[in-house]
This record gives sequence, C-alpha cells and structure tokens, in this order.
Amino acid sequence: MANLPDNRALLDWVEECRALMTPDEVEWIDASEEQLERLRTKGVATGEMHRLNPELLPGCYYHRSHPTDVARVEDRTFICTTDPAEAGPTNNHMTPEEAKARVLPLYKGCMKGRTMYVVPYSMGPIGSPFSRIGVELTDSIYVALSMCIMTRAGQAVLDELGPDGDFVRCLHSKGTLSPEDRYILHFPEEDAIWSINSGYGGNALQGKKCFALRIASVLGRREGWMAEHMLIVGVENPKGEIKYIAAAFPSACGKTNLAMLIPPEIYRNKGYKVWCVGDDIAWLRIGKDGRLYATNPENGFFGVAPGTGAKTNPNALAATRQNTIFTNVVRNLKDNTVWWEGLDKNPPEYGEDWLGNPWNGKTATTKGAQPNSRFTSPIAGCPCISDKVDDPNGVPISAIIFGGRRARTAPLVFESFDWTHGVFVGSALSSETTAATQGKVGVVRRDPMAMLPFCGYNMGDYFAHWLDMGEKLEHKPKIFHVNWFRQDKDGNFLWPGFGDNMRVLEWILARCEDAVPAVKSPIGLLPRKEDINVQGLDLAPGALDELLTVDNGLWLEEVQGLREFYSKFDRLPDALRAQLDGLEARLKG
Ligand code: GTP
Ligand code: SPV
Ligand code: MN
Repeated sequence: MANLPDNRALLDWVEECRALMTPDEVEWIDASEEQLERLRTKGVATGEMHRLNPELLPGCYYHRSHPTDVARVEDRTFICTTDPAEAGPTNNHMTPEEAKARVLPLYKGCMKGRTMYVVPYSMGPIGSPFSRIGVELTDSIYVALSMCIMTRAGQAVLDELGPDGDFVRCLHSKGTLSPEDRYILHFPEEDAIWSINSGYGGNALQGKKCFALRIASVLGRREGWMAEHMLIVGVENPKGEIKYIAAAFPSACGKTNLAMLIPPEIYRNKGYKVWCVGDDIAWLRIGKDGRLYATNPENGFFGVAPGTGAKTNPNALAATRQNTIFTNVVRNLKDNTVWWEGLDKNPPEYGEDWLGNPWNGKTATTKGAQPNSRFTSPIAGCPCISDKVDDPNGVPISAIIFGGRRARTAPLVFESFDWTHGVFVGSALSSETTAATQGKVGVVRRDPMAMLPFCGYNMGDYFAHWLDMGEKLEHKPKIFHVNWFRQDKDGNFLWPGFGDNMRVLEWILARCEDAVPAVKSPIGLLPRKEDINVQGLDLAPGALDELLTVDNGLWLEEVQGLREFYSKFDRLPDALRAQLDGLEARLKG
C-alpha cells in the first residue's frame, strides 16, 4: 500500500478525475516488487500481456496494441494555448476551452469497470533540483508497468512530492481505442496532459514525448534550459578521457543505435570504449563553468525492435534479455520467445505475427513484426550504461550532432562554422518519414532539430531560444550534421553505419580539440578524405568520395525548400534568414 503524502492538490485532483472517469477502483502505484508482480499477473489473466519463457527471457512479457494504434498520431496531437500564436505554425492548436469541451465528454465514465492506476513518477533522478515530477492516471496495466520501467516511479516519488510539491497532471485512458476520437492534448499553461483512445508509445506513456519534450520545452524556455530529442553518449579514448556528445535524429533514425554503439575492432584494440547516458531525450543546462551539461530524464529504453540484432546493436539486445515488455513483435510459439526482422537469420517456423495470425518465418511473404514494434527495457540492463546516468548534474557536452535520413543531399558529416550557423543547420534538418509516426513512410519532410512533433511552443521562439542559449554559453559545443543513410544509384547505403559510425565520431571529437584541419565548403566544414579512418572497412570504390561530396544544384533546391518552410514563421529570428541568404550566396558564388 502506498503511503500517501498530505498533498491537497494531488489528492483533490485524483478525486476530481475519479469522479469524472468513475473507475471501479483506484490503485496508487508504489512500485514495490510485490505490487508490480501482482499487476503483471493480472495483466496476464486479462490477456493484456503474455509471460515469456522465464529461462530464456526472465521477467519478460509480450503485448499487442490494437492494430489501429501502433505509433504516435501527430495529426491528433495538439498544443492547447489561449493564444494560437504561442503554439506556432508547426503545431496543431486548440484553445484549452475548445479542447476540454471536445474531450471531456469522452472521459466521462470512461473507466467504468476498470481500475484507475495512479503513477507518481520523476523525470530525472528523484530529488535532483533539475528533475520534475508527474503523476499519470491510467486505466492500462500495460501503461502503468511501462511507466515503471521508463521512469523512476512509486513511493520514493510520493515522498519527494511531500505536502506541497508540484507535479504535471497527466490524464490517460485507453477509452474505446477509437481512432476518430483519439486525442493527445497538452496544456502548457497549467502543466497538464490529456490523452485518450490510444494505448501505445508516445501517445500513452506520457513521461516521454508529452512531458519530457512538449511540456518540458516550455519550462526550459521559461527557465533558461532546453529539452531536446537527443541521445547522450560518452566516448572514452585510450587515455581514459571521456568526451560526451548529444545528437538529435528524428524518430527511428538511429539514436538508440548510436547511443550504444560498439566501436570497430581496430578501435577496441586501441582501448576506445563507448558509454550510453541516454537514447532519446536530453535536458540541457548551462553549468557553473559555462559549459553545456546534459541529463537523461528517463530510466528505460522504448526502442525500435526491427533492425536490432547481435551485429547491429548487441548492447540493446542484451538490455532486452530480461525485465522487458515487447510490443507488436513476432511470438515464437515453439520456445515462447520473440523475434523481429533483423534480429537474426533464424525466424520461427511456428510463430504468430504482430496481429496474432499464424506466421512461418521460413515461408512468410509478409513482415512478422510491425515496423514500429518496440521493446521497453530498464536502462540498468544495458551493458554499456554510463556511470554518470544518475548524476544530477549530468555530463558536459563537447559536440552536438544533427542528422537525418537523406538518400542524396547531405554528406556523411560536416561541421558548422559557429553556433549560429549550427542552429541554422539544425533548423534546416530534414529526413524521410519512418514508421514511428502514423502516416506515409519515406517522404522527405523538414524536422528542425528533430523536434517538429515535440516542440511545445512556437518554433520561431524555439529557434530564438537556441540562439540565446549560445549567447549565454561561455564554452559552446561545436555543432555537426551527419547522414548515415546516403545511397548509391541502386539504393544501397554507401556507409556501413552502426559501430562504424565511431569513425565519424572520432573525426568530430578531433575537430573539437582542433586536432585535424577541415575543408571549407558552401554548407560547412568537411573532413579531408584521409581524416576518416576507413581501415578494416570494405567500402565500395569511390564510396567515400561520394559520401563527402556536396552537390551545389541539390543544395540550391534545398535552399528553395527551406525558404518555403521559413515563410510559415512570423517569429523567425533574423539571424536564421541571414544564414539562409549566406548559404545561397556561397552556393552561387
Ligand atoms: P526513436 O526511438 O523513434 O526516437 O528512434 P531512434 O532514433 O532511437 O532510432 P533507432 O536507433 O531505434 O533506429 C531506427 C532504425 O534505424 C533501426 O531499424 C535501426 O536498425 C536503423 N539504423 C540505426 N542506425 C543505423 C545506421 O547507422 N545505418 C543504417 N543503415 N541503419 C541504422
Ligand atoms: C519516437 O517516435 O521518437 C519514439 C517513440 O521515441 S515514442 O515514444 O512513441 O514517441
Ligand atoms: Mn524518439
């Protein structure tokens, strides 16, 4: 039984929501092992979850979400502010009144016959002055258990909250799962989140994108810090020095993989090591020493399953071997384990696909795992986890990287000229869409700083905040752009990616120490070919040249596209428009 603090605001709000949604029972989550085990058993009894092979996958469960509910729904995600200009041109907007009038009827009585779980959770180490507390009300055991993996949740958070601690009010119900009535609503003026009719991912696990990015970005702007869609990784050199990098890539574009990479053998032999601090979200602050510090507010991974294998990402795979919930992957009925495309070359013959249909991997013509199927794993299960992961002050950042999936335009890597140019490069980020969001896959769209779906306020102001942070940083990280996804004429990736991305990180860190020169181009500073270590790599002839080429014609098209995108903003900082003009002039000059 949870020991409740005498926090009037909390108790009143829970009671108000209970009266609205009328669950049969209310259960406070203290996250004791006894309670979690009871919930797992209940989830198995109701069929929401399936217990996997306890010898091969101890503590692991299998879950399927509704077939119409398999990814974030950006067209049903709203920023609800009194003034639409505060949400800006890139967010869907409703006023708080409109939003509540539309959605309150859906919440009325929606938990009848169900239990309402009250999940107190902390984004960031409990008690750190930089951490923030949320309380999520949900009628899904799957969501409650997932929140207990993804965040620091339970009694310790209630204790920290005390009688007058403040918290983000997070309301979630599976409702009827009706896609037409699905809403993901954010109320930054009252630190509240309401979502209904989805049970999956960023729509339902509100600590993640709803709180740690959309609400937190608003707090960060007000208080002088930043909430970003970034991994945080430490690279240890043979002398034992660790340099940290933060990197923003759009959804399903390689953050988890870069955060846990295993360096190629030639690097391992020299003593290089890589440490994962976070794989999806970074909160960034200016330290007393004038450097930028990053913390990971999460406590788990909600990682893309397909493509995760012993060759590509053994660290993530190891993290999923215990205490993990798998969603929408293939079930192997023979040994009661799981499988997905890219795990290994041995798909089950006697399996069930993500929809529950019989599936034989040897003869199947359809994919067994949903492309956005995922694992929910505690961070502690990852072999390369950094010992700084619970440090409330975070880690000092030497380099910031932006990157996306671009078949043609963007070279393997380039460095920005300075912070302002780096902010421009981030604002110009674009990528092919992936299965992480419902809608068409493979369409190039602009996704500034990989935050297009996650910025909780006007993106023009967001760019200004980035520029402002640069002004205040005495020691600014250098800003880079990478593209692991450049293709040849036949559509093959030119770069091997994954562990070999270490070769690019080495150049980036060498640049941070001014240890290698670079070549000036219209778009930024490029590596000299000889400064990318390709020893032991089997690159196609001419591949590296192609990877490092900048095609002025393609980039002039890029300039046009960006001009169009910028024209949506009436709060675009002049400095960015000047950067765009400068790029165009350099390309034409
Ligand atoms: P979110 O959790 O959605 O924010 O995604 P993420 O950015 O963490 O993406 P993740 O690392 O899970 O990678 C998504 C997909 O891209 C997986 O299928 C990976 O196998 C694939 N991928 C990751 N890194 C590389 C790479 O360097 N090269 C290639 N070709 N594919 C990669
Ligand atoms: C993403 O889509 O960027 C994710 C998964 O990391 S979700 O939690 O659904 O947002
Ligand atoms: Mn993400």
